[in-house]
Amino acid sequence: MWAAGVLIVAFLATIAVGVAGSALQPPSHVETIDPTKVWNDPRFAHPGVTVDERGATVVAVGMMFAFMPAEIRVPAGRPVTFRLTSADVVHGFQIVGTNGNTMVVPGYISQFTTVFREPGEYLIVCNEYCGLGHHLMSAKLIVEEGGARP
Ligand SMILES: [Cu+2]
Repeated sequence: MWAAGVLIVAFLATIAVGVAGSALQPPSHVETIDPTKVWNDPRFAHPGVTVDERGATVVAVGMMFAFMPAEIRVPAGRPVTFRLTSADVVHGFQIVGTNGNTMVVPGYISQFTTVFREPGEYLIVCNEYCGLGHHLMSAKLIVEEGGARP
């Protein structure tokens, strides 16, 4: 029984380390959208990046088999909020080499905020199998040093 107790504590510790050490958090945001009207919805009619004094907001749409926009420029060292939805099936949105990673589910708006400390080019991939062209589904994130200020 002591061994089982130790295992439970160890498993809970891995969750705590993930939350505190790697800034991994479960989604805390529920916002819905009609997936058949994504392009007419004012929240997603103009995908792209807006920058203000607080940081940047990225509005992007996943669809078979691309992200819109395909190239995203954000400033380094400032909070970047991603707002994503899907126009068709479930996709993934993983910014390789960072903690930016979420599912993109039709009918819902996925949102997360992160800070990119290292300027450079990052690959964004779809990590949920979404069809025959899944392996082609990618985009580019460019993190600019002090760039894209308002
Ligand atoms: Cu996909």
